[in-house]
Amino acid sequence: MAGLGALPAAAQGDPVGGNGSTYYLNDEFSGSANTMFEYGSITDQVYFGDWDGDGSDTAMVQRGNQFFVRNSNSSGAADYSLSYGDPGDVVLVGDWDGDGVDTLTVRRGFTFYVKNSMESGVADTVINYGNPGDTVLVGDWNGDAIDTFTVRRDTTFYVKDSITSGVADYTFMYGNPGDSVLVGDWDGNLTDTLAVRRGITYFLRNSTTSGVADVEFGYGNPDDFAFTGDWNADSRDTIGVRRPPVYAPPAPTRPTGPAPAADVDCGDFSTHAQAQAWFAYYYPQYGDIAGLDADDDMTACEGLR
Ligand SMILES: [Ca+2]
Ligand SMILES: [Ca+2]
Ligand SMILES: [Ca+2]
Ligand SMILES: [Ca+2]
Repeated sequence: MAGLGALPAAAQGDPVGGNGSTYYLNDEFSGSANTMFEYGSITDQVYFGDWDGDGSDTAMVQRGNQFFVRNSNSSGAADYSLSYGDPGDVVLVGDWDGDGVDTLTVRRGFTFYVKNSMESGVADTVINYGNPGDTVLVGDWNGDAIDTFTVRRDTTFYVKDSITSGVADYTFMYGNPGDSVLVGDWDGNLTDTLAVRRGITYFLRNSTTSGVADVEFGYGNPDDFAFTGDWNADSRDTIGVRRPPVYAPPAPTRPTGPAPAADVDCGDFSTHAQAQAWFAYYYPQYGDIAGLDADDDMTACEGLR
Protein backbone atom coordinates (compact mmCIF):
# COMPACT_ATOMS: atom_id res chain seq x y z
CA MET A 1 0.00 0.00 0.00
CA ALA A 2 1.21 3.49 -0.81
CA GLY A 3 1.35 6.27 1.72
CA LEU A 4 1.89 6.19 5.47
CA GLY A 5 -0.27 3.24 6.42
CA ALA A 6 -3.41 5.33 6.64
CA LEU A 7 -6.64 3.49 5.93
CA PRO A 8 -7.94 3.97 2.39
CA ALA A 9 -10.24 6.91 2.00
CA ALA A 10 -13.72 6.30 0.66
CA ALA A 11 -14.97 9.25 -1.29
CA GLN A 12 -18.26 9.50 -3.00
CA GLY A 13 -17.49 8.22 -6.47
CA ASP A 14 -19.71 10.49 -8.54
CA PRO A 15 -19.07 13.99 -9.92
CA VAL A 16 -19.71 16.79 -7.41
CA GLY A 17 -22.16 18.69 -9.62
CA GLY A 18 -22.98 22.36 -9.64
CA ASN A 19 -20.56 25.17 -10.29
CA GLY A 20 -18.07 27.28 -8.41
CA SER A 21 -14.37 27.03 -7.68
CA THR A 22 -14.52 27.48 -3.90
CA TYR A 23 -14.63 24.41 -1.66
CA TYR A 24 -15.43 24.24 2.08
CA LEU A 25 -14.42 21.01 3.83
CA ASN A 26 -15.79 20.02 7.23
CA ASP A 27 -13.98 17.35 9.28
CA GLU A 28 -16.83 16.87 11.76
CA PHE A 29 -20.60 16.55 11.55
CA SER A 30 -20.91 20.18 12.55
CA GLY A 31 -21.93 23.52 11.14
CA SER A 32 -18.50 25.00 10.37
CA ALA A 33 -15.77 24.28 7.81
CA ASN A 34 -12.17 23.41 8.74
CA THR A 35 -10.64 24.08 5.32
CA MET A 36 -11.40 26.40 2.41
CA PHE A 37 -9.58 26.45 -0.93
CA GLU A 38 -9.99 27.36 -4.60
CA TYR A 39 -9.36 24.96 -7.46
CA GLY A 40 -10.06 24.92 -11.19
CA SER A 41 -12.71 27.02 -12.89
CA ILE A 42 -16.33 27.56 -11.89
CA THR A 43 -17.71 25.34 -14.69
CA ASP A 44 -15.33 22.37 -14.24
CA GLN A 45 -16.58 18.83 -13.64
CA VAL A 46 -15.09 17.95 -10.23
CA TYR A 47 -14.38 14.68 -8.41
CA PHE A 48 -12.78 13.90 -5.04
CA GLY A 49 -10.60 10.86 -4.31
CA ASP A 50 -7.41 9.61 -2.70
CA TRP A 51 -5.12 9.79 -5.74
CA ASP A 52 -1.84 9.14 -3.88
CA GLY A 53 -2.93 6.70 -1.16
CA ASP A 54 -2.10 9.00 1.76
CA GLY A 55 -5.57 8.54 3.29
CA SER A 56 -6.98 11.95 2.43
CA ASP A 57 -9.33 12.75 -0.45
CA THR A 58 -8.48 15.68 -2.72
CA ALA A 59 -9.87 17.31 -5.88
CA MET A 60 -9.58 16.45 -9.57
CA VAL A 61 -11.20 18.34 -12.44
CA GLN A 62 -12.21 16.90 -15.83
CA ARG A 63 -11.95 18.84 -19.09
CA GLY A 64 -12.80 16.75 -22.14
CA ASN A 65 -11.06 13.42 -21.53
CA GLN A 66 -8.26 15.06 -19.54
CA PHE A 67 -8.10 14.90 -15.75
CA PHE A 68 -6.16 17.44 -13.67
CA VAL A 69 -5.24 15.97 -10.29
CA ARG A 70 -4.41 17.84 -7.08
CA ASN A 71 -3.02 15.91 -4.08
CA SER A 72 -3.67 18.47 -1.34
CA ASN A 73 -6.74 20.38 -0.18
CA SER A 74 -5.19 23.80 -0.72
CA SER A 75 -5.34 26.42 -3.47
CA GLY A 76 -2.88 25.80 -6.30
CA ALA A 77 -2.24 24.23 -9.68
CA ALA A 78 -2.70 20.57 -10.65
CA ASP A 79 0.07 18.17 -9.60
CA TYR A 80 -0.33 16.17 -12.81
CA SER A 81 -2.80 15.31 -15.54
CA LEU A 82 -3.83 12.19 -17.43
CA SER A 83 -6.30 11.27 -20.14
CA TYR A 84 -8.83 8.43 -19.99
CA GLY A 85 -11.90 7.52 -22.01
CA ASP A 86 -13.51 9.85 -24.51
CA PRO A 87 -14.43 13.54 -24.09
CA GLY A 88 -17.91 13.69 -22.53
CA ASP A 89 -17.60 10.36 -20.71
CA VAL A 90 -18.91 10.33 -17.15
CA VAL A 91 -16.44 8.75 -14.78
CA LEU A 92 -16.76 7.15 -11.37
CA VAL A 93 -14.03 7.25 -8.72
CA GLY A 94 -13.09 4.40 -6.36
CA ASP A 95 -10.49 1.97 -5.10
CA TRP A 96 -11.33 -1.00 -7.32
CA ASP A 97 -8.37 -3.17 -6.28
CA GLY A 98 -8.00 -2.34 -2.58
CA ASP A 99 -4.51 -0.82 -2.82
CA GLY A 100 -5.57 2.41 -1.08
CA VAL A 101 -5.45 4.53 -4.25
CA ASP A 102 -8.59 5.79 -5.97
CA THR A 103 -8.71 5.55 -9.76
CA LEU A 104 -11.26 6.00 -12.55
CA THR A 105 -14.03 3.97 -14.13
CA VAL A 106 -15.76 5.13 -17.29
CA ARG A 107 -19.45 4.22 -17.42
CA ARG A 108 -21.20 3.91 -20.78
CA GLY A 109 -24.78 2.68 -20.34
CA PHE A 110 -24.55 -0.39 -18.12
CA THR A 111 -20.93 -1.13 -19.04
CA PHE A 112 -18.15 -0.11 -16.64
CA TYR A 113 -14.55 0.25 -17.86
CA VAL A 114 -12.47 -0.05 -14.69
CA LYS A 115 -8.89 1.31 -14.55
CA ASN A 116 -6.63 0.54 -11.56
CA SER A 117 -3.92 3.14 -12.09
CA MET A 118 -3.93 6.92 -12.49
CA GLU A 119 -2.27 6.63 -15.90
CA SER A 120 -3.51 7.02 -19.44
CA GLY A 121 -4.38 3.72 -21.11
CA VAL A 122 -7.04 1.05 -21.59
CA ALA A 123 -9.34 -0.48 -18.96
CA ASP A 124 -8.09 -3.28 -16.68
CA THR A 125 -11.57 -4.79 -16.16
CA VAL A 126 -14.88 -4.44 -18.03
CA ILE A 127 -18.19 -5.46 -16.44
CA ASN A 128 -21.93 -4.90 -16.92
CA TYR A 129 -24.30 -3.92 -14.08
CA GLY A 130 -27.81 -2.48 -13.85
CA ASN A 131 -29.62 -0.59 -16.60
CA PRO A 132 -28.31 2.31 -18.71
CA GLY A 133 -30.56 4.89 -16.99
CA ASP A 134 -29.73 3.86 -13.44
CA THR A 135 -28.11 6.15 -10.89
CA VAL A 136 -24.88 4.51 -9.69
CA LEU A 137 -23.19 4.97 -6.31
CA VAL A 138 -19.65 3.88 -5.39
CA GLY A 139 -18.61 2.55 -1.98
CA ASP A 140 -16.98 -0.17 0.08
CA TRP A 141 -20.21 -1.73 1.31
CA ASN A 142 -18.63 -4.81 2.99
CA GLY A 143 -15.40 -3.39 4.42
CA ASP A 144 -12.98 -5.42 2.27
CA ALA A 145 -11.22 -2.20 1.12
CA ILE A 146 -12.56 -2.62 -2.44
CA ASP A 147 -15.09 -0.12 -3.78
CA THR A 148 -17.96 -1.54 -5.85
CA PHE A 149 -21.18 -0.29 -7.44
CA THR A 150 -24.68 0.16 -6.05
CA VAL A 151 -27.59 1.04 -8.31
CA ARG A 152 -30.27 3.40 -6.97
CA ARG A 153 -33.87 3.20 -8.22
CA ASP A 154 -35.99 5.71 -6.26
CA THR A 155 -35.52 4.62 -2.64
CA THR A 156 -34.21 1.10 -3.32
CA PHE A 157 -30.47 0.40 -3.45
CA TYR A 158 -29.12 -2.67 -5.27
CA VAL A 159 -25.74 -3.47 -3.72
CA LYS A 160 -23.01 -5.40 -5.54
CA ASP A 161 -19.96 -6.36 -3.45
CA SER A 162 -17.62 -7.38 -6.27
CA ILE A 163 -16.39 -5.86 -9.54
CA THR A 164 -18.16 -8.56 -11.57
CA SER A 165 -21.15 -8.71 -13.90
CA GLY A 166 -24.39 -10.14 -12.50
CA VAL A 167 -27.28 -9.40 -10.19
CA ALA A 168 -27.21 -7.52 -6.88
CA ASP A 169 -25.98 -9.26 -3.73
CA TYR A 170 -28.75 -7.62 -1.68
CA THR A 171 -31.08 -4.61 -1.58
CA PHE A 172 -32.23 -2.11 1.03
CA MET A 173 -34.30 1.08 1.16
CA TYR A 174 -33.45 4.58 2.44
CA GLY A 175 -34.82 8.10 2.17
CA ASN A 176 -37.38 9.56 -0.21
CA PRO A 177 -37.40 9.31 -4.04
CA GLY A 178 -36.22 12.90 -4.62
CA ASP A 179 -33.50 12.92 -1.98
CA SER A 180 -29.91 13.78 -2.80
CA VAL A 181 -27.85 10.77 -1.65
CA LEU A 182 -24.25 10.78 -0.41
CA VAL A 183 -21.90 7.87 0.37
CA GLY A 184 -19.27 7.62 3.11
CA ASP A 185 -17.85 5.82 6.13
CA TRP A 186 -19.31 8.13 8.78
CA ASP A 187 -18.32 6.05 11.83
CA GLY A 188 -14.91 4.78 10.72
CA ASN A 189 -15.84 1.06 10.83
CA LEU A 190 -14.50 0.61 7.24
CA THR A 191 -17.92 0.18 5.62
CA ASP A 192 -19.55 2.86 3.50
CA THR A 193 -23.20 3.71 4.05
CA LEU A 194 -25.62 6.41 2.90
CA ALA A 195 -26.70 9.90 3.86
CA VAL A 196 -29.51 11.94 2.38
CA ARG A 197 -29.45 15.71 2.17
CA ARG A 198 -32.57 17.88 2.37
CA GLY A 199 -31.68 21.57 2.09
CA ILE A 200 -28.87 22.08 4.60
CA THR A 201 -29.81 19.07 6.75
CA TYR A 202 -27.93 15.78 6.45
CA PHE A 203 -29.37 12.46 7.65
CA LEU A 204 -26.62 9.86 8.12
CA ARG A 205 -27.18 6.13 8.45
CA ASN A 206 -24.42 3.74 9.58
CA SER A 207 -25.60 0.49 8.00
CA THR A 208 -26.75 -0.60 4.54
CA THR A 209 -30.09 -1.77 5.89
CA SER A 210 -33.55 -0.20 5.72
CA GLY A 211 -34.27 2.16 8.62
CA VAL A 212 -34.09 5.70 9.95
CA ALA A 213 -31.10 8.06 10.30
CA ASP A 214 -28.52 7.57 13.05
CA VAL A 215 -27.13 11.14 12.91
CA GLU A 216 -28.70 14.42 11.80
CA PHE A 217 -26.96 17.80 11.46
CA GLY A 218 -26.94 21.03 9.42
CA TYR A 219 -24.13 22.47 7.27
CA GLY A 220 -23.63 25.07 4.55
CA ASN A 221 -26.11 26.90 2.35
CA PRO A 222 -29.12 25.47 0.47
CA ASP A 223 -27.58 26.25 -2.95
CA ASP A 224 -24.24 24.56 -2.12
CA PHE A 225 -23.39 21.29 -3.86
CA ALA A 226 -22.39 18.62 -1.34
CA PHE A 227 -19.85 15.82 -1.64
CA THR A 228 -18.06 13.51 0.76
CA GLY A 229 -14.60 12.24 1.60
CA ASP A 230 -11.94 11.88 4.24
CA TRP A 231 -10.25 15.28 4.29
CA ASN A 232 -7.95 14.72 7.31
CA ALA A 233 -7.00 11.02 6.95
CA ASP A 234 -8.72 9.95 10.18
CA SER A 235 -10.56 7.17 8.25
CA ARG A 236 -13.94 8.85 8.76
CA ASP A 237 -15.73 10.47 5.82
CA THR A 238 -17.41 13.81 6.29
CA ILE A 239 -19.06 16.50 4.14
CA GLY A 240 -17.62 19.13 1.84
CA VAL A 241 -19.50 21.70 -0.22
CA ARG A 242 -18.83 23.43 -3.53
CA ARG A 243 -20.18 26.97 -3.35
CA PRO A 244 -21.51 28.72 -6.48
CA PRO A 245 -20.18 32.21 -7.16
CA VAL A 246 -22.45 35.01 -5.96
CA TYR A 247 -23.33 35.89 -9.54
CA ALA A 248 -23.32 32.48 -11.21
CA PRO A 249 -23.02 32.67 -14.99
CA PRO A 250 -25.50 30.65 -17.02
CA ALA A 251 -24.33 27.13 -17.81
CA PRO A 252 -22.31 27.19 -21.03
CA THR A 253 -24.04 26.02 -24.16
CA ARG A 254 -22.77 22.54 -24.95
CA PRO A 255 -22.79 20.80 -28.31
CA THR A 256 -24.90 17.65 -28.49
CA GLY A 257 -24.74 14.57 -30.66
CA PRO A 258 -21.70 13.20 -32.45
CA ALA A 259 -18.52 15.23 -32.78
CA PRO A 260 -18.34 17.45 -35.89
CA ALA A 261 -15.99 16.56 -38.70
CA ALA A 262 -12.46 17.43 -37.64
CA ASP A 263 -11.30 18.68 -41.06
CA VAL A 264 -11.21 22.24 -39.72
CA ASP A 265 -7.81 23.89 -39.40
CA CYS A 266 -6.46 27.31 -38.43
CA GLY A 267 -6.59 28.47 -42.06
CA ASP A 268 -10.39 28.27 -41.95
CA PHE A 269 -10.58 31.18 -39.48
CA SER A 270 -9.86 34.80 -40.28
CA THR A 271 -9.17 35.87 -36.69
CA HIS A 272 -7.73 34.28 -33.59
CA ALA A 273 -10.93 35.13 -31.69
CA GLN A 274 -13.01 33.06 -34.14
CA ALA A 275 -10.65 30.09 -33.84
CA GLN A 276 -10.62 30.34 -30.03
CA ALA A 277 -14.43 30.49 -29.89
CA TRP A 278 -14.73 27.35 -32.08
CA PHE A 279 -12.15 25.54 -29.90
CA ALA A 280 -13.80 26.63 -26.61
CA TYR A 281 -17.24 25.50 -27.78
CA TYR A 282 -16.25 21.94 -28.75
CA TYR A 283 -13.37 21.26 -26.35
CA PRO A 284 -15.32 20.47 -23.14
CA GLN A 285 -17.39 17.80 -24.90
CA TYR A 286 -15.03 16.37 -27.50
CA GLY A 287 -11.50 17.60 -26.80
CA ASP A 288 -9.21 19.20 -29.37
CA ILE A 289 -10.84 17.34 -32.28
CA ALA A 290 -9.44 19.63 -34.97
CA GLY A 291 -5.92 19.87 -33.55
CA LEU A 292 -6.11 23.67 -33.22
CA ASP A 293 -4.10 23.68 -29.97
CA ALA A 294 -0.94 21.84 -30.97
CA ASP A 295 1.00 22.96 -27.87
CA ASP A 296 -1.80 22.08 -25.38
CA ASP A 297 -1.92 25.49 -23.72
CA MET A 298 -5.68 25.92 -24.27
CA THR A 299 -5.00 28.73 -26.77
CA ALA A 300 -6.02 27.81 -30.33
CA CYS A 301 -4.19 28.91 -33.49
CA GLU A 302 -1.57 31.21 -31.92
CA GLY A 303 -0.41 31.98 -35.48
CA LEU A 304 -3.57 34.06 -36.08
CA ARG A 305 -2.76 36.49 -33.30
CA1 LIG B 1 -6.87 1.21 -6.29
CA1 LIG C 1 -16.08 -3.85 -0.80
CA1 LIG D 1 -19.31 2.97 8.39
CA1 LIG E 1 -12.02 12.47 8.10
